[in-house]
Amino acid sequence: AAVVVTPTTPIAGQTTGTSGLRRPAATLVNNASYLPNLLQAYVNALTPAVTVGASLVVGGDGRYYNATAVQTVLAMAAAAGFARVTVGAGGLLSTPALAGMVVATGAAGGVGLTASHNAAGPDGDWGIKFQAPSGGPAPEALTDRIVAATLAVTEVRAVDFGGGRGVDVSTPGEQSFWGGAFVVHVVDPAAAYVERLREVFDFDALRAYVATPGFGLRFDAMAAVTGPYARALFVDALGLPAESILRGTPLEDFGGGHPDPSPAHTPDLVAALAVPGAGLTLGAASDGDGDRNLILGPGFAVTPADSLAILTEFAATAIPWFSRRPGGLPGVARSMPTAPAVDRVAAALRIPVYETPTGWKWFGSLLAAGRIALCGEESYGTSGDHVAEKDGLWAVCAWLSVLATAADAAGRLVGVEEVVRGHWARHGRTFSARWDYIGVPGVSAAAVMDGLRSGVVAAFAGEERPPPPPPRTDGDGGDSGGDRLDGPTLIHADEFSYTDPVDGSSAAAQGVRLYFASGARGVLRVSGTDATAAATLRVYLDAYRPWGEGVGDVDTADVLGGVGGEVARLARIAELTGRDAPTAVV
Ligand code: VG1
Ligand code: CO
Repeated sequence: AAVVVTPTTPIAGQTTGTSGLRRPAATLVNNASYLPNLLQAYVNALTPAVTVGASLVVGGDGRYYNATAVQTVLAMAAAAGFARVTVGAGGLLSTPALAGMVVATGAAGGVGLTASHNAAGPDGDWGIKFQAPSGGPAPEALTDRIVAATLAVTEVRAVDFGGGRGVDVSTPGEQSFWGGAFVVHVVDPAAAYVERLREVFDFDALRAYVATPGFGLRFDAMAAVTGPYARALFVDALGLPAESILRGTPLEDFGGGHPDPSPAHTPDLVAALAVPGAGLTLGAASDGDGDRNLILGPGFAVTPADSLAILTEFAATAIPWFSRRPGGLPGVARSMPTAPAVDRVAAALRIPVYETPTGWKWFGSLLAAGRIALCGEESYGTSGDHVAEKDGLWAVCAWLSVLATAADAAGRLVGVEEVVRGHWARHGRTFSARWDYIGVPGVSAAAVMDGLRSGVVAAFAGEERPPPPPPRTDGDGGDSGGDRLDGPTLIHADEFSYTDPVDGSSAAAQGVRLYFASGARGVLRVSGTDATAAATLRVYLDAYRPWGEGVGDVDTADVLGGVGGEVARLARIAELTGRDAPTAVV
C-alpha cells in the first residue's frame, strides 16, 4: 500500500477526560490535522508490536463528522499495519456494541467516535473514546501514553485508497485491499449486539411478557445511535410494535436535542407515559452512544442509584446470565458520588461493594477479575459483566426481566413504581440528586475545590469519620434529623482517593465528600467531559430514610434542599462562581 507520510507539529491540549477526548466539532473541522494527529498518537502509543497484523474496531454515534472520521481511522489503521478493521455499517456502533465487537473479534483496541450525551452538529461537540482489548474504556495508563504521544508526534501516516475515494462502509460485507493485506469488514451494527443480549436474558420469556394485554413500552432513542438497536431488539426480536420507539432515526445533529437520558431531556417520553389510559408500563431512553439508560413508569422516574440497587436485588432471580451462575453474585460496584442504595442490598446479600472514582474505566479491573457482576453510576449508567462498558439497552432488558418476574409472582402486570416501592419497603429509601453548575469559568470551579481542600477537608484532616448516626424514621422534608435546628451539621469532610484492589493503579483528588449529622452526604467534583474551557461543577447529594409512614411520598427536593444549600454555603459556590443556583438539577 502507498503510505502517504505528512509532516505535522504537535497540537497542545489533546487531553482525555473521564471518558475519552471531547472538543467542539469546529475544533476538528477547522484544523485538518486535529484528528490525524490524535490517531497517530494512539497508533504510536500502542506501538507496532501491538498494531502490525492486528485487528481494530471502529464506529460512532452518527453525529456530524462521523463519516469523515471513519475514513480517517481506516486510512491510518491501514498505514499502521493493522490487518483488519471491523466497522459498523454506516459508520455506526454504540459504545456497548463496540465493546462487545472488540472482544468478539479479538481486536487490539476499539475507536468510538462519540461525545456521548453532548449535543451534536456543526455547533455541537465531537469526541473519541479508546477501548482496550477487554472492550472497556482504555485505562489511564494507556490514555496517559496517548496524550504524551500527541506532544511528540512529527508525522502522520495514512494510506490512499485510490482516487481520493474512501472505503464504502454503507452496507455489510468484506472488502480486501492490496491482495488481502488489509481487510475492512463492515458489519450490521446491531446483529452481534442483540445476539449477546440473547445470551444474557430469556428472550422467549420477555417476548411472552411484552405480549401481555395491557403492556406497553416507549423507548426514546433521542435521534442518536440506539434507534437501529432498539428496532432490532424490541421490534424484531421481542415483537413489540414499531411505535414503541420514539426518535429512532440517528441524525447528525440528534435533531438539535441533547441526548442525555434524564427526565429533563425526554419531555415527550415523560408526557407520553403520563397520558391517562395510555396503557404504557415502561418508558426508557438512552444517550448519544447508547451506554446510558433512563427508566420511567407513568408519572414516575427511577433514580440511577435505586435502579442499580433493584437490579442487584433481582439479578439472581430475574436474569438468566446471573441466575445460572453458581454461588450468586460475587460483588457489585458503584462510583463514589453514586448514592449508596446498592450498599444496603449488597449487605443483605452478603456481597462486597466496591466504591470507585467516576468513569467506567475504574470498573474494568474488577469486572475482568470477576469481583463484580453489576456496576453503575449516578449518571444513568448501569451494566453487568456481559460487556466491559455500561449498556443502555441491557438495562432496559434487565428492567423488563424484573417486571416480568414481578408480574409472574403477582399474577398480573406490575408497574415500575410498584417495584421501586417494594424495594424501599424492604431496604429503606435512598434520596439522590445532582446539582450541576454548567459553564462556570475553570478557575472558579478550581477555586471552589481548592477552598474546600484548604478549608473543611483540612479542618478534619487526620480525624476518623464518625460512625453513621441512627437513621431518622419519619418522612418529613428538611434534612434536619440529627442536625442543629437551624440546619444540617457537618461532621466530617475528606477527599476521595482510590487504589484499585486488583491492579494497584491509583487516582487522587476524585471528589470532596461532606458528611452531615443526619447521615446525608454532599460530594463535589469538576466534570471531566466538558468539551470547552469552561467547567461544570457537580454537587451530588444523598440521604437515607428507613421505610415508614410517609417516606414513600416525600419529595426528593424537600429532603435534599437543606443539605444542598449547606453544601453550597460551605463550598462558597455563590461567592466564587457568581451562581446562586444550579443550572440543572439531575
Ligand atoms: C460524566 C459522568 C460519569 C460518566 C461520564 C461518561 O463524567 O458523570 O459518570 O462515566 O460522563 O459518560 P463527568 O466527568 O462529566 O462527570 V458517557 O455516557 O460518555 O460515556
Ligand atoms: Co454515553
